Amino acid sequence: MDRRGFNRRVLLGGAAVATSLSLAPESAGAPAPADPVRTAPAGGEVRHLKMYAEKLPDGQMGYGFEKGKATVPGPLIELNEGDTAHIEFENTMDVPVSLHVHGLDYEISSDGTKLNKSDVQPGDTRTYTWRTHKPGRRADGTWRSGSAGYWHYHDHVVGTEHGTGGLRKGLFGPVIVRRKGDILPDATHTVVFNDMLINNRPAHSGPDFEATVGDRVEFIVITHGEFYHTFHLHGHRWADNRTGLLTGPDDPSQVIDNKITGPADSFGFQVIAGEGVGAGAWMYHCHVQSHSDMGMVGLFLVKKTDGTIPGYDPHEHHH
Ligand SMILES: [Cu+2]
Repeated sequence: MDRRGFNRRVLLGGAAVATSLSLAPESAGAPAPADPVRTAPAGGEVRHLKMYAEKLPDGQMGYGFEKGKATVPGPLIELNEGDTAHIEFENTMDVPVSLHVHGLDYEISSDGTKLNKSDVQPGDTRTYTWRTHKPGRRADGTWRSGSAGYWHYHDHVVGTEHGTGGLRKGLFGPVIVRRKGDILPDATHTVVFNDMLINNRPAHSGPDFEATVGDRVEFIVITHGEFYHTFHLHGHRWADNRTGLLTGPDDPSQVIDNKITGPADSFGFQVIAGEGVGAGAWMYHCHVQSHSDMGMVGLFLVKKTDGTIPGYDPHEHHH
């Protein structure tokens, strides 16, 4: 597990983290199938998070867990089904802003819209409460889905009452809700197709993500803005279902390496870096041809255990 993943899980995972870490000592890049997988614990914890909305020096806007450290996209919020998150949200900007989440359970007071006065004025703080639940049978016998999934949060206020200006400037981020027993990755990377940019970076400049052959790498892909895109990853495939993983030989989920995605869609999956194909600078990109030509491209840099990447010279690339 990389350092960043470790810190993030300590921050959000509480005591359950120590347990799962002790089951999975650092594997030094050994092939993943030989490693014991770590799995998500049962939920039911109450988490208290602090979040800030900030203006960034380059004119963008971001969410962050610490003052002065906002990022685009915002930080990953990771929960387990049954968890509740109380998010103390502070607006350090000079315009009203909000925090609106997809997929989770929230009362109207945590909707994050102007319509019901759940936005936050400049300098003010508001606590948003998100709840999650396990799947189960309703009293009428029908099945109710659980909250587990690859979701996201965003502003719903800046610019227009739909948050169009805030979304454009970077006020969005990933949420992952896991079910007990879900396989945990070594690292998670967020890709946001926002209009014609990826993670609001300049065209043709990534982001690039690094891994070592055998790492279990998770991607969460979110789309915002005006366009439909197709997310394609070279050399790797995933299952088109909740986890992106097959549960066994009879799982009917389609295995894909390309997925159409439109505004406010989100999905995620895990791959074993370089599985069956080895190290390399594997491209990921929008497969709408004009979009890739305009720079919606990044690299999944899968290193050999000695740190090298065959055929790849970082200085030859504009990113
Ligand atoms: Cu596209």
